[in-house]
Amino acid sequence: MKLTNNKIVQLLNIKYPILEGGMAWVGTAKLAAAVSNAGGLGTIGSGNMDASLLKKQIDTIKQLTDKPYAVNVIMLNPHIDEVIDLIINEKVPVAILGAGNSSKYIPKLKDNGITTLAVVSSENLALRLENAGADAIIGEGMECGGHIGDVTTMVLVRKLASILSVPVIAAGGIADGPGALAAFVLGAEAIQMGTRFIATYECEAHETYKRKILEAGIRDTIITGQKMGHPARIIKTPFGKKIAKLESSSPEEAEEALVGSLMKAFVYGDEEHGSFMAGQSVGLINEIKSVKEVIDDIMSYLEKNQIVESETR
Ligand code: TUI
Repeated sequence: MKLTNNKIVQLLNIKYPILEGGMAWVGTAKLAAAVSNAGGLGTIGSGNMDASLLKKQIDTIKQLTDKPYAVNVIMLNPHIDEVIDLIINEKVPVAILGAGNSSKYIPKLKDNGITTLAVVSSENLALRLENAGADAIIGEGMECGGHIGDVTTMVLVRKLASILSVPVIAAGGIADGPGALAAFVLGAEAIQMGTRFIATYECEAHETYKRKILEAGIRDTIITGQKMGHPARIIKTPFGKKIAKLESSSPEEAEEALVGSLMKAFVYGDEEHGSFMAGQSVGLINEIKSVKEVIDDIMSYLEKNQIVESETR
């Protein structure tokens, strides 16, 4: 396998098959530019941004890198139509659509020359979005942070690789070389990481967010929002436990407490009211690194294990 010249590297025009997962608040232009400059695909997480807020992020990334980058769009965003139009007008190289059925938006983006990837947590939706024209499918296992489905990365990625014609990108539980190697063996042509990129110098999250990732073990995350129909994995904190309890007694109160909670974690490191979204890979992450170190360490591991031919690096 030549990972530095596979279908995803060619499709996205990047050096290494490593993508930054879309992260609302956390996925700023600065972090995304660092990932793109290190040879991966950096991703601005547009979350609930409107077009004017996203425009500022796009202007910033254009100043920080001349490499390809992506904008992640969630189907839950109330401003989604203006965000899609902005992506087209700004000629963003790659759009990544997630958190719902994105089939409506794929043809429009593709017709306007935007490479379009779709995130799924199930095989049925993957087939529908491949049919709708997605250039590649990102399979997010339930190990991921944030909004998740209920199938593991091990099973989801293997299944997607065996049924899809477009390339598959693996996400969920990957934070280092061995995890990446496993994903490629399952049939993925690239990996996507979110949590690993939060624990970097370039990430602009509050220090408490990063510290919590370093401290957490593999069982220190919890799924909130399950009863309300939008399960999200976060680090186990007093807040997380409170939401889990409230969900059974008063789902409305739980819903209310969740509003703005990601911002409170990212900006203030507020452990009482903040949702520290992160994947199970927190238990594999023990140090802050630079984005370049994260990517180079994974690529050297893959090279040592002969999944990348050394003369191509
Ligand atoms: O979207 C994500 N991760 C996210 S979005 C987010 S913001 C948020 N905050 C609180 C609650 C909910 C969301 C935080 N993290 N990943 C992509 C992803 N997409 N994961 C799962 C899915 C997904 C789920 C269901 C994709 C499609 C889908 O289809 C439903 C349908 O209509 O068929």
